Amino acid sequence: MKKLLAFLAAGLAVCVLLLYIVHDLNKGEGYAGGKTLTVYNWGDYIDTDLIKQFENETGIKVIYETFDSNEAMLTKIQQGGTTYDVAVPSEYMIDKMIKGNLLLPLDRSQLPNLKNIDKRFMDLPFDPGNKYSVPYFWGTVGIAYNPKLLGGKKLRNWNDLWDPALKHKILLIDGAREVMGMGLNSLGYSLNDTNRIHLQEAKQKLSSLMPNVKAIVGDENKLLMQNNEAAIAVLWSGDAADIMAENEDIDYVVPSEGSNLWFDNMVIPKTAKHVKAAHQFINFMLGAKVAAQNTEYVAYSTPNKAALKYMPKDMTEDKRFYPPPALTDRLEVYENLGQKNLAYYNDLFLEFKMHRK
Ligand code: SPD
Repeated sequence: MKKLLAFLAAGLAVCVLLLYIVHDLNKGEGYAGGKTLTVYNWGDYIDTDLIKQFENETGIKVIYETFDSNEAMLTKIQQGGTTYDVAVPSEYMIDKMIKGNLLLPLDRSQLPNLKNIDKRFMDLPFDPGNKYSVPYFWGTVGIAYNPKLLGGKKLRNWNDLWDPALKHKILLIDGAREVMGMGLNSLGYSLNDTNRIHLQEAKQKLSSLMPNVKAIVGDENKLLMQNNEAAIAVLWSGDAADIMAENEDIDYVVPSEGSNLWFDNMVIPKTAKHVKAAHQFINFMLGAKVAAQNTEYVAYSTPNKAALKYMPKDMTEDKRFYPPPALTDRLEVYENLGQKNLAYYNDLFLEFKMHRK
């Protein structure tokens, strides 16, 4: 009987041990073979070789998913089906996520490479003291255009886009804030305006641009412009830089009426399961050489000052993509306008898109 009891106790101990190991592996913080990290980023926004490098260096398997708007990212994080360990929202969304208690404070002691970031991109109003977020890429919204396809015409202002000679020539970014912002700026209003009359005016003005709009697209804008299938695109600066690296006829301008200055930062959602690995990944991406390689690949503007010396001068000295503070100071950063106003922007943008013939 004693032998049977000892046998049962030993069996129970083995089961408990196995359960513990399985639980630890599921947590992702067990031995190297079982660690995972789920990263949620914009499409076309990382050099995937760097993901492999991170996996090789740390033994952590990265599950990588992409989104195409801040709003889509937020919905997915709130739904909670997949738990993300690192995400890359833009500034107004970070403000919203902090206020919604959706982010985890970062542990600076695990982010020594944060010293590489230019002070100009730290401590910004959407996250004072960078308690929850660290800079990834930044840029502007503007117009990429190919003068050769426009009979030599130069574009300088938002209002130039309403020229009837540009029928069916323009690609628009598929983003409510960007398109509504363009309408507002073209009328002399702020792109953070919440006055309903001004917003309706902006939508009316945008509707009158429709004959000139060829398509409202996401990352496809790059191929269409590179291959001369479209002459003009309203887009994020980094996409313009990428297009221009492939097609040297194209130029990029930040319109004179004003435009958007934006910042995409890395954050750890509160629901993250692999917090230590998330810090490891963020710190890896902040490394000077890693950031330089990532920037050369993605073509957006890096806030990583230490990375600049590893990058070609024709990239870092191009004022269109590394504009000095004198230019960026006259641009506006999107503010978190609150749920009701953001929903109103989205509704107007949807109405605008629906009336597309
Ligand atoms: N293809 C990568 C796109 C990333 C753009 N982020 C810009 C957000 C501006 N609010």
